[in-house]
Amino acid sequence: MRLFGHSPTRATRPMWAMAELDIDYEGITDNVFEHPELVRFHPLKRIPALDIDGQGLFESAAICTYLADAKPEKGLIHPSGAWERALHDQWTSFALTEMEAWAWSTFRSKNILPEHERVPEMYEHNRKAYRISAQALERELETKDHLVADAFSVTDINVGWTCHFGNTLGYNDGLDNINAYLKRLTARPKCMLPPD
Ligand SMILES: N[C@@H](CCC(=O)N[C@@H](CS)C(=O)NCC(=O)O)C(=O)O
Repeated sequence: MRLFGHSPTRATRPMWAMAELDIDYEGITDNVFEHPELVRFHPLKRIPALDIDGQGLFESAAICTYLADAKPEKGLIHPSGAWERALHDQWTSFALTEMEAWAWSTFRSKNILPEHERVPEMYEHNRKAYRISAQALERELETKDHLVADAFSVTDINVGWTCHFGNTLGYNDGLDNINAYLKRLTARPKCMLPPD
């Protein structure tokens, strides 16, 4: 397998998953956006993208779920149809759509778009929308160290990256359970999130 992407981006998710799952791969990191093959594996030329024997898979959380499924003996995911798998899908979708999307909107405007396309009027709205959802995760983590079946799983890789990203924007201030969750994740020897 070849993984297009590098840290600190969403490529961190599959890099971390592969480390936890002991999967060997070739990392394409240098000048990755100029790599002529990237568009074969990601239709928007974004990262991460995974080349699996010539077949492309994109979307970081989908890649992580696929990788965990490929190594069931590592116990990082429950099988399709199990309640725990439904919870994995739930928390992954929640993090991506109800938290990360708002944070990404601000990050992209500030750091990627040309100045004339930036939308600073959205920044406060995005922060508030992220935090409304983050409060729900905060409540869930009141009684849990990890999100599914009280054990570390690929769900925590997907959701953990979202929380880390929120942190880089200062969105998690006062969310003690989320901050403690991030500390637990970054204490893992194979975690690829940068320590706070
Ligand atoms: N939802 C996608 C997002 C992919 C994405 O936007 N990746 C960023 C890096 S974190 C990127 O490639 N940005 C380049 C750009 O926006 O042109 C995923 O989770 O994989």
